[in-house]
Amino acid sequence: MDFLKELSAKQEKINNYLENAIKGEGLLQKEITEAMNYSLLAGGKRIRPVLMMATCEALGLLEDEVLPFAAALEMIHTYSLIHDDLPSMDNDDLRRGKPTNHVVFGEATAILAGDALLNFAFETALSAPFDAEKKIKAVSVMGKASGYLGMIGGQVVDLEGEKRRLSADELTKMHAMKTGALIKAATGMGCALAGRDESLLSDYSANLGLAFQLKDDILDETSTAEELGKNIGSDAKNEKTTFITLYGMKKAEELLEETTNKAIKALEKIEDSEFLEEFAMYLLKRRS
Ligand code: GRG
Repeated sequence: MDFLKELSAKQEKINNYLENAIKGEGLLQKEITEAMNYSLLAGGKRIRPVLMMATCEALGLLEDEVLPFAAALEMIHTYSLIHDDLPSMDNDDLRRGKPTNHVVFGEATAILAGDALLNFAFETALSAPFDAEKKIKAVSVMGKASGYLGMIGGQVVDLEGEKRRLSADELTKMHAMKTGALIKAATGMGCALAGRDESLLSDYSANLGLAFQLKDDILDETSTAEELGKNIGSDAKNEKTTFITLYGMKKAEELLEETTNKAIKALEKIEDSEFLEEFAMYLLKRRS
């Protein structure tokens, strides 16, 4: 298997779907669709939808039929980025290599664009050609992961972390919610749609999510704004605890490797795991 070819084929499929998902022509409220599409189509690695599509494929489903669910995950991820960049949160002006949503459209429209992407994600997911029982299971995994027990819960702890230093345990739990929950949801939703136990690949994706965050913290210290398409050093600016402030670079790199290996080991539970294994290695080595 040519991993990079497979990866870009998946990215292209999801990009084509997203390009046609939100239409504003003729609408009085066209501006909101422009703000939604501005961030949704600004690039991005499409990690969560690719992971979901690969999970489904490994479990015998066709990629095309799960595209609405994959797109829904990317819409929720994009909404979280728009809101995370707001002046009341991280107050960032660069995302995906472009000025942030509120810089271009103003704060009120950026808040509404995020809200609208979140709502539309559920509408989009439910348009997928699966029976109601499977869709309910997958949508409920997605709702829980993005809500107060998942991504939003993590964001709350992250904001609290601007006022006090988090312990290693608190930092790990915060990231398991803030970033990890949506990554874990990608495999959980895939399993639910394939009629399998939604936790079948949880060990894989939970470790992948932690590895993703470790790498994010490492890149924040070792990469550039040009390479990442977002400002670096924003955690330091907001005096947040990171894996680097807690462990130092060397230990963080060791933990990244260990966590990636644990993710790969957890793939023993399924037969067709080649892409998912290479995907973990790709995230380990990524430069952006
Ligand atoms: C505001 C509701 C709300 C939630 C915010 C996930 C989150 C919580 C904010 C995202 C901000 C952030 C910088 C999180 C740290 C790691 C992360 C999710 C980075 C961005 O994800 P990538 O690298 O980005 O997948 P692309 O642009 O490639 O999609």
